[in-house]
Amino acid sequence: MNKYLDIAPQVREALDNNRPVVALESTIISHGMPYPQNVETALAVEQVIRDHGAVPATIAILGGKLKCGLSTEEITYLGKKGTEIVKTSRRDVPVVLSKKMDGATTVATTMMIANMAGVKIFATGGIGGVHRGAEATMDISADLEELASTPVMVVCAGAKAILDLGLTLEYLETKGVPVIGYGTSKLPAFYTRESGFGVDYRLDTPEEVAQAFDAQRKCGLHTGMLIANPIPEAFSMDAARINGAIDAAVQEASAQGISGKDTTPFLLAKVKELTGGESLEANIQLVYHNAKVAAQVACQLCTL
Ligand code: PSU
Ligand code: MN
Repeated sequence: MNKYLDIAPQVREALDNNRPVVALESTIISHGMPYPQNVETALAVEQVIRDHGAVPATIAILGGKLKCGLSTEEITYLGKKGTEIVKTSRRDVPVVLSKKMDGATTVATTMMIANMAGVKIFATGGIGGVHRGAEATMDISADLEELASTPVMVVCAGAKAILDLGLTLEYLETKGVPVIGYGTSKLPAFYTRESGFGVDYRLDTPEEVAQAFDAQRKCGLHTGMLIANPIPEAFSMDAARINGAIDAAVQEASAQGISGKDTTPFLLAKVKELTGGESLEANIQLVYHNAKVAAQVACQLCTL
């Protein structure tokens, strides 16, 4: 047993009894949304998962432990501390653990810890990817490498156009990561249901998604799988409005010389500032929708 791993009792019990579990990340709490909406959303998203028959396991690093399953108090603590908590991707893990620090886990680190604990499905908002201008900056999220090497399914709403979506898809293809449209043949672009890019396959039911993932695992492939679930129609944003804000945010980041791990949080905050509350509400609603689909798939997976 990994001495750093701490699995919450309710998560351990579900895993031991082949009951469905859905992992959730914590960078979305600390760096992805402002307080108090971050805490309200994180708690509500856990409830959505319970309402659909699965056990939620929010993942973070607390006091140098890899935690799989957090209490309400722990989620509130992460939300209140916000960006004071270290955004922890794979390369940050060793020092965060050795110094017994707290860490908010990105998609990459959440997948890694979920896999250590035996959790197969993870729901979030958007993944990191190949940034615009990566030809010069080489800014490619560690999320993509994790999808290439860790057998966990990630249910997301696609990726924000802060990224180069075409290059992100090429990278995932090179790494052998299936990109599945849930009820769509288009790649969703987070705030909007379509991006202009297609996905590899369209699957329409939780059962079909569970079967594809089960086949991937049982034939010995160790890659992850990306399920791109479009934002519900009622909350999708006007493409011109959101893309205008995103373009302005990307320009501002470049003008201010923002780089490295600060890039994504800077862009997320700037887009939010430029679009006001509308983008935050869209963000919250798409996370609920992804949690629901992930819980439904997790239930199906337990029957295979
Ligand atoms: N994209 C979003 N919302 C987010 C993130 C990305 O739309 O909250 C967060 C996730 O935790 C993701 C991380 O794993 O940012 C990617 O950061 P980077 O690009 O530095 O790898
Ligand atoms: Mn980066």
